[in-house]
Amino acid sequence: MKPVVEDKMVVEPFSVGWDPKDGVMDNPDNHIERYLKNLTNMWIDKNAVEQYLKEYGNTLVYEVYEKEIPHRDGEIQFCSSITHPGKIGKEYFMTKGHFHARRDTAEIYYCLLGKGYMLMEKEDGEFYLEEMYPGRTVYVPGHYAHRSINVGENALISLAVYAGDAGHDYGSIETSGFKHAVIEKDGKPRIIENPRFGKMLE
Ligand code: PAN
Ligand code: ZN
Repeated sequence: MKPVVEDKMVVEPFSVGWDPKDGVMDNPDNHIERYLKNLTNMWIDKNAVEQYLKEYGNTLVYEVYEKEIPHRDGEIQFCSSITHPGKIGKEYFMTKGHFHARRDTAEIYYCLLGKGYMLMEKEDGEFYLEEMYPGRTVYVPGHYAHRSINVGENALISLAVYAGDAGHDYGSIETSGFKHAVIEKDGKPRIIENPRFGKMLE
């Protein structure tokens, strides 16, 4: 664990190299890697998770590169978000997804490579699915949990930009999940109701 950045930390102007072909950032402060073994509860088909692990081993599902910016109002957080291609059963590789801890903070995702969707869902179940492909920007308003879903053959790579003090709240998504899921049906992505909604940990 990195030490929490002192809130009074002064940020000097800086720039950072970031390869739009693979999303890799030069000298990131954090490189977060999420492997399947730590994401076993977020899929619809639990048997498919076991099956996948047996067949392919512990696989990198997504990763994030970021610079450490103080978590305070007025700053802007940014990162490259890379979701790898793959499927657990019929369900595409995706990020855990979260609400922002400060619920009213928005985010934009500027997609550079790949093909996918941003699933955005409010606590009352109202949801939107926006396409992600190179050159497309998704605006995620406050109060929407959001998750990137890769429906393509290659990595889905975006630059995500959000409020300095947004924070991440993963709790309710980990326990309840999203009400909706994107799965492959007849070779195409299709949205369905999540049959495990409300009981992801059971
Ligand atoms: C993104 C996400 C990133 C990884 O930077 O954090 O895509 O997804 P999870 O955070 O759901 O694991 C973002 O939305 N930040 O707020
Ligand atoms: Zn976010």
